[in-house]
Formats: sequence, structure tokens, C-alpha cells
Amino acid sequence: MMSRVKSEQLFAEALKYIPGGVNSPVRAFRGVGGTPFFVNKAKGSKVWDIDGNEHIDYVGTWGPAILGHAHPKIIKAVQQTAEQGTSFGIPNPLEVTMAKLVCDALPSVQKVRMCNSGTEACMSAIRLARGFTKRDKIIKFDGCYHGHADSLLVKAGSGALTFGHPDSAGVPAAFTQHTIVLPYNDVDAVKAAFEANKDQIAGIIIEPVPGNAGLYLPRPGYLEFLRTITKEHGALLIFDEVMTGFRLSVGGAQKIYGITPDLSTFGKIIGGGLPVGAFGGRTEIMDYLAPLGPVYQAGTLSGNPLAMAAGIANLEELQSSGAYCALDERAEQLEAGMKGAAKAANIPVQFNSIGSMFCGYFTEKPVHNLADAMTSDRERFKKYFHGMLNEGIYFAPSQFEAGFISTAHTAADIDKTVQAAAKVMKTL
Ligand code: KE4
Repeated sequence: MMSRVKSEQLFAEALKYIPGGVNSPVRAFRGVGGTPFFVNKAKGSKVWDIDGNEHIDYVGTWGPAILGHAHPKIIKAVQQTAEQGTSFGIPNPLEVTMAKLVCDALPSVQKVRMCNSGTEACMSAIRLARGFTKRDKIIKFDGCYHGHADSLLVKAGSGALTFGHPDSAGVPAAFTQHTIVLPYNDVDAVKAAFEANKDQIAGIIIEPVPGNAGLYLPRPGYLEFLRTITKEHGALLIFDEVMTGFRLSVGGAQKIYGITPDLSTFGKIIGGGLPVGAFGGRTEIMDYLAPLGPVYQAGTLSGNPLAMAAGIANLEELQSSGAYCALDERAEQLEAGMKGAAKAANIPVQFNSIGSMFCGYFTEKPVHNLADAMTSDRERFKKYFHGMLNEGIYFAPSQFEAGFISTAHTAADIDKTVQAAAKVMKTL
């Protein structure tokens, strides 16, 4: 059993000054119980806690660390840039370099605006869609998370067409009345929504591959259907690629599935681990943004030189190093190993994966949407999470999060992970 005395002591201290002891709720281990650990060092595929315990990390700071932690090229870029200043609030050349990298990688993005988080990117993309279409309603899908902007903190109802009801205190019903929440992968629900709200829907925002309820995939033809029906009704299709952008391919999920959305949002990887968000699309839409157009959006640190430098280093290395082939190899090794471990332990596990994203659900039922994901045995997941943690393997502290592999994960890391899973699954 690993000793985490220092983390426990520091968490008690943190609780005095930080709500829940954390600066983002998912870190609090509420999904798995126990006390979160503190990390003060990360390198490659590993993180070390303040008690000195080493872990193979499959969270990768929730996506940005696709090249592993503290990649030399990213560290060097940040160090050199910081020596010239950390923020200007004045246009800097790195913003143009980043914008060109994003626009060159994604044919659907003719112009892009940087901001400071995925939440900001999604919030701004929705405001832009509403300003451009002069309509108010937005469709989102249960299980999809687009950050914590008021109008998006809504939960789907049972499976029928559902007008949003706030999922958080502090969000007035009036702020979510224009949010329609539908089941993912359900074509009829989307058709019904457009019939019931003719000429009122500004757009659909969707994670093309939802990674915030674990991981499940669009059914064949589903994304194409969304593209068609939004065009038919004059609504915009917004791909939230904060997680999948530059993760699934240089062109994100939209390249993998061959879909051209009207707007896309980004974050995580494009900041190389520093605070970042971005949204982009066709010029005719993007030019509705201030200072050119009537849709206001702004940010003191948007395009911050350090975040740009780290993101540029991340993207340039990704595009030049054959990273995606290496990621696919490791992912195939992990999937085969984990499925083998579950089979040997006679434990029902649905292992969903695409590229370097994955999730194992403890259920007999194939997982294609949130309702399926909710059939997972949460108690079994908790035991599995802590069992693996004690073997030095860190997965996301919630059944409803995706796992990430980086180019720094070695075949030996995967072997160790699979052997640990074989051992732990036998105890579940
Ligand atoms: P941020 O505001 O956390 O940078 O991004 C919000 C967001 C938007 N869209 C998608 C598809 C996302 O996955 C996210 C954030 N992802 C979570 C992880 N599931 C961030 C982790 C956290 O909340 O601490």
C-alpha cells in the first residue's frame, strides 16, 4: 500500500482555503472516494506525488499532455518566450503563428479566435451562432460537457425532447430556457426538436466523440445526419473539439469522420498544458465578432505568448513526429491487454476507444450514450480505480471521464498497466 501521508496532510490544509480543497471538482475524488493526492512533478508518461510515489498517468492533465509531461521542446519554448515577457495585451507574432497552424490543419476553420479555456471557447461559439443566425435556441446532448457556462449547465431529461433545467445552483431557469437537451445518437429526437422549434434553433453543439461521460462513439451516419439537418434548417453545427482537436488527428474528429462543421472549439492540446481555448469557422461567421461585427467577445490573456509558445511547440511536434501512428500502436496494445485482463477475471467490461482516447465501463451493456454509461457498476469502478492507483497506475478519478495515452507511454508502461489490471480485476 502506497503511503500518501503528505498528500493527506496537505489536503487537510487545502480544505481550509479552497472550496473542496480543489480548483476543479473532478479532482476531488468524489467519484471514487478517498483523498486526492498532490503532484509536484510530471515527466513523460509519469507523475510523482509529494510522497514520492510514481504513477503511470492516463489522465494527461485531461488531454493536453499528448506528448507526455514536460516535453523538452515545450519547456524550452516556454522558457525562451518567458524571458521576453509573460504577457503583453498587445498583438504578438505567436498569435499569428498559432492561428495559421489551426487554420492550416482544419479546412473548416478559415479564421480562429484565441481565448483562455474550453468553457470560454464554447460559450463564445454559442453566442456567435446566436448572433449570426439571430436565433436563440441551442441543442446539446446529454453526457456532453462543453464547460461551465450558465446556458450549458443543463441535464437531459429521460430521453424525450427536454428543455433545459439548470444542473447547478446559481443558474436562473431563464438562462437555460433556450437550451434543448437530447439523447446522444438519437436521430428521431433531433428531428422532433427541429419540428417543434421551427426557425428558432441557432445551432447544435456536440462533442463529435463524447469524452465527458467516459467515452462513446457516434453511430454510423449520425454526425452526417446532424450536418444535413442543420443545413436544412439554417442552424449551425458546432463541433466541440476541445478534447478531440489535435488528439484524434491533426484535423481532429471532423477529419476522421469527414464532417465540415460551421464552427469548432478547441482547447487543451493547443495550449501545450497552459491555459487556452479557441473557436473558429468560416470567415462569414467569424467576422461577426468584435471588433468587426456585433458579437462581443474578449480576454485579457487571450493569445498569451506563453500559452501560444507551448501550444505551437505541441502542434509542431505532433505534426512532424509521426505521433499519431505511435499513439495508435500503444492504444491497440492497451485495448487488447485490458480486454484480456477482464476476460481472464471474468469481469464484464465494455472497453470503448478511438485513437488515444479510451474508457472501460463495468457493465454487460454496450455503451453508445449516457443511459448506457450509467449502467456501469460504480462500486466496482471505485475498487478498480484505487486498486490500480496502489499499483502505480493513475486513471481518471471518475467512471465518467475518458483516459488518454501519450507518445511518452512505452510498451513497458502498457505491459505494467495490463499486468496490474489482471491482478486488480481478480479482486473486484
Ligand atoms: P475547460 O474550460 O475545462 O478548459 O474546458 C471545458 C471543456 C469543453 N469541452 C470539452 C469537450 C471538454 O472536455 C472540456 C473540459 N474537460 C474536462 C475533462 N472532462 C476538464 C477537467 C475539469 O473540469 O477539471
